[in-house]
Amino acid sequence: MKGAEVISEYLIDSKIPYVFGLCGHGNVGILDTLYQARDRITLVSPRHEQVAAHMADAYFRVRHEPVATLTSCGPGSCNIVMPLALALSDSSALLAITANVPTSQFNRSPFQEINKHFQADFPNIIRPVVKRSFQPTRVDMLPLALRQATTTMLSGRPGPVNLDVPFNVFQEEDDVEMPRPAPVLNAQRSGASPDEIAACVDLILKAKRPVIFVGHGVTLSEASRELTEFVHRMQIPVISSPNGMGTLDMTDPLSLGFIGRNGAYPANEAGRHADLVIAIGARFDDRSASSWMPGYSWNFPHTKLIHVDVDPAELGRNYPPDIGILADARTFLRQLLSETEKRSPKRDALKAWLADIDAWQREWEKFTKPNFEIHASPIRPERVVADCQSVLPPDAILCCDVGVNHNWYMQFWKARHPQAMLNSWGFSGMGFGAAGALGAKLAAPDRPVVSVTGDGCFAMVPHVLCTAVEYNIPVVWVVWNNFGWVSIRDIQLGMFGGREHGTMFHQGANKTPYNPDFAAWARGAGVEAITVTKSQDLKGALEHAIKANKPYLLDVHVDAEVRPPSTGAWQLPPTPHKEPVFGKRYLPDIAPAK
Ligand SMILES: Cc1ncc(C[n+]2csc(CCOP(=O)(O)OP(=O)(O)O)c2C)c(N)n1
Ligand SMILES: [Mg+2]
Repeated sequence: MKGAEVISEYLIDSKIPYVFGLCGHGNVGILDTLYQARDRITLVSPRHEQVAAHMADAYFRVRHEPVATLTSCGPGSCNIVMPLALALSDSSALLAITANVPTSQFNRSPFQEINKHFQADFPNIIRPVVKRSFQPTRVDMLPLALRQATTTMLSGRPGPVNLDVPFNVFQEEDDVEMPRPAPVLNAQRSGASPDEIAACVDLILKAKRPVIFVGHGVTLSEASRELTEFVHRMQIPVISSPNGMGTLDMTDPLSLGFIGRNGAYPANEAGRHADLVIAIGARFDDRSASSWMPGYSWNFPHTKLIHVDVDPAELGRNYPPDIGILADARTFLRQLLSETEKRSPKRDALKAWLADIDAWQREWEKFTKPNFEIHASPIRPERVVADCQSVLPPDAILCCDVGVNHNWYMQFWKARHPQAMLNSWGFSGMGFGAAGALGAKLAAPDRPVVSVTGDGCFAMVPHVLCTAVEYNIPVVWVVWNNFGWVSIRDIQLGMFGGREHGTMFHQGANKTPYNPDFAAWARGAGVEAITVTKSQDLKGALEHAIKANKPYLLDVHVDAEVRPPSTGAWQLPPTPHKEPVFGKRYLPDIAPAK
């Protein structure tokens, strides 16, 4: 077989239905092979490599099955560095196949070789942003590289992996045996020891103010059912990181939402008053920990911590746990379920705690609700979230982008199912929401897919419109148009005496707000579109766009002067942080909780 055939047959054997790829002289060899195999594996070719990788990332998040990207040598592959960093920091698997120069030309500086320090050195560019990079330089190296690459991508904490293939390796032939496909995600699960589980349950039954903090690990291990059962049995409230959202239906009274500066007040109150936190597949990054300043979101070590993760690097990274457990989230929850079943716990001890939680939820509701009912032009942010919530069916997929628009969704969106709210969280790469929606829709063709994307984010990847038309991918883009990079503008205004520089979109000396006419832009690409400036029109426009079942863009003019209310804090040392707008820091006695 030709090397390119070994690769494409392996992808097909691995039930990978798509390659999201962009051409270049380096990869024409495998493009021709994919042509021969086109009834068994589909090539989707977006207009920018960044989009290809965001699409693959979102596809995985929806289905928990990976696809491959294909890029050429040099610049084409350099364009996927950002989306791979994004996928790595959010534990999303994809196989990034990159092409390289022919091995016989290594070190001669052929067209597009990177060789300042080592021959065909693309793996060194990509190394920090993938779990592993493989560079097979002969066809007989492909079987092992393919098997190891796909196994690495899906095992433990999933993530992107690179297969870098010199031009001749696609073309040359050898007599090789096809490798076995890698085990699917979650085929192999780790668990806690019986002693660890007994110790956890001892702590849980002793706790008077316990809270569970769930992250992407719970989503990835598909532990929603077990989480829900455990939470209902034990009556322990749940705080969620963005990528853990929906593992417990967020309309459940025990769901407290997100924590941190842009979190919900009940979550921060519960986090800072808890005597025990059970963190499962969550990693206490700065944004979900109020930059680790005690008293805003958490109070470790005063609060006891059980921390469970499949990645040893996350256990104790920021807060040394009282019990650290290296285990898969679903296995751990099943083990807790069987141990607590044996001990038949009485939950009356939590009555006072649940009453506090209920009071915080009511205070938050009373504070925020009136703003959700205001009609205005430009539209208030709350209205956009509220109308999306009321129009989107529970199984719809929301693909979020980056910026203040996302902050509003983190604070107020109620995800009903896991894998239905996709967030660029760890790396916050702009364009993920607008581009990822295409991959999400290919992963779930029967479900509505809506991307909420900032005007700044969308303008980074506007060619997603072309791809939606070329491949008839009916996604709806809601462009949150506030005429600027407003999340960054707000940081400027807050920290630097109210001065704005380089963060709003202006035209001319008198600084008239400027943006392209996004709806006209979309129409120019063949996508139906409408501009919405009055809140009264938004709901109907969104309903219409979803019903149309074709690519659709709503250019929604949103008020840039209404800010999400902070309920925790965030700090960029050495600049000072701000106190929460709603709620306040709580510092318990220094002594750890008994
Ligand atoms: C690729 C990339 N470039 C820059 C940033 C820094 N950044 C974070 S949010 C943001 C502004 C986003 O603007 P927009 O999409 O309009 O969202 P808004 O905050 O206005 O809602 C920028 C520039 C980033 N996260 N990613
Ligand atoms: Mg904006």
